[in-house]
Amino acid sequence: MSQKLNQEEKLQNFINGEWLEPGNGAYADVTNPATLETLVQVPLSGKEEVASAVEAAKKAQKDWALVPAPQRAEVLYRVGLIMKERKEYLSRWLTMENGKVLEEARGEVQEGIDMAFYMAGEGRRLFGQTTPSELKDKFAMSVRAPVGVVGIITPWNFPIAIATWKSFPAIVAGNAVVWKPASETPVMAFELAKIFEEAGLPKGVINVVFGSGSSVGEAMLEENDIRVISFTGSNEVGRGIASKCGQKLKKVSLEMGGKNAVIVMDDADLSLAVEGILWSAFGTSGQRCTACSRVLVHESLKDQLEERLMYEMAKLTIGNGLDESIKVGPIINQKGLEKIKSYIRVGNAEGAKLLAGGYVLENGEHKKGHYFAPTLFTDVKADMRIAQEEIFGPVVSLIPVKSLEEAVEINNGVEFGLSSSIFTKDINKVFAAQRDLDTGIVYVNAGTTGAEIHLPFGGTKGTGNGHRDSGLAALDVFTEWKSVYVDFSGKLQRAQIDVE
Ligand code: UN1
Repeated sequence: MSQKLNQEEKLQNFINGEWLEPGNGAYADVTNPATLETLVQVPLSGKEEVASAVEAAKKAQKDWALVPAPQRAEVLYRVGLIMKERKEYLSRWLTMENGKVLEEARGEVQEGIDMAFYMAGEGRRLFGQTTPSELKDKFAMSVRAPVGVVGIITPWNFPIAIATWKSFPAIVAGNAVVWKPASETPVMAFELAKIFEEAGLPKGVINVVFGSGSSVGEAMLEENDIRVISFTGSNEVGRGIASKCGQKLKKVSLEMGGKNAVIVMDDADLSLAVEGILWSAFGTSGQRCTACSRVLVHESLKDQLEERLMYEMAKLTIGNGLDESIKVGPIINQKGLEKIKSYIRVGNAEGAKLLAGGYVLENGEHKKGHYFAPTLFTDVKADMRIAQEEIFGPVVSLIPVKSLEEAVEINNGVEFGLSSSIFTKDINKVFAAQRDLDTGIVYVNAGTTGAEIHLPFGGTKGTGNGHRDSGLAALDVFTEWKSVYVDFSGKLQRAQIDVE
């Protein structure tokens, strides 16, 4: 399959059903992190494009909200079918623009397909509640109403899946969307917009504006007609968004970092734990919010686990993810690489012991891209910076523990609370751990990644602000509860007063 197949050199914004160049004519290169080749050009739009997108969305939303939800859902169903048909094409482009290996790219596109069919089903539910009234001949119910125009801001690490987690529930609930995708990975957004168009979504219901956070993102926060912002990305940017939205009383849903731990108890199936750690720590080169970056191992298994991990890590193939034999792809860009390098220096300076990796791969084929060797630190103390801060790369810190209680305490002793996992055969430990681990997602006998789209996705503490993506919980972000009272008594009944 050719790299440029059906692909324009210059991507365009999608506003009010039209493909438009940015008004200022400015573009930036999009680079394949595996080869550093330029793939396409992405528009650098600004305030004007955001304003036109909001205007189009506002207008389109009025009619869209009146389309019966089961019909709105049919569009999503068609989106799912087209995505399915195009799965391989989308996956290859995803690998090229993001770097994740093809197998994982296929998995990510599958998440989007699953979300389409799942949310299409919601078109025939969108359940509200009926509730008895305190008065005679009066009916009470609460229904989900769309919020209107919603703004979504999506990251480069899951450029298509996270876009579907946010846009599909928004659309099925009767909203219109203004979407700013990450500039590193615009092809997935461009392709998804084309799919919406082909599936027959009325113009203006989804609008894609490419550009930077400081121009397009900031402009979205300023728009009073955008009633909800749903953001996935870094903690720093998320906090900035939260305070701006707070000032404007704009609803905001944030999904940010993680410092996810795998706990290995003394009765664990060690081979399974090794597999789980490798997959969740080095898959996507550790560039997942759910990536495992700490291993809390019972001291009795520490030496064995270190040995097994080092042995398996040496076998990991690193390179261009389009090659099916490759297990670990590149890091997204130079900035990401620099951040990882800086944490290696921090870990060494803090006195952690570097057992494997810790360097940039710069020889042969590797010098063509941004590659970092899978890295293992051991004898890490829970309060070291490498065990506290999100690195967003293939770096794992091993911390020995004496008991489940200690593991839970260390797991919970970080700023974030996204995902955690425990390997044990003891049913009592399973139930205690799922109760006590302070994270939004808990896995038993599996690594920390691999959330399924029909369950809520998100975390506690610094990971977010209490909202969830995915699952039915996503509908809470994109709808307002409306309480409706219908009095059929024929007289004015006064609540709280006319109660006998
Ligand atoms: C993310 O890293 O932001 O659970 C999303 C997982 C994937 C989604 C990750 N299904 O690892």
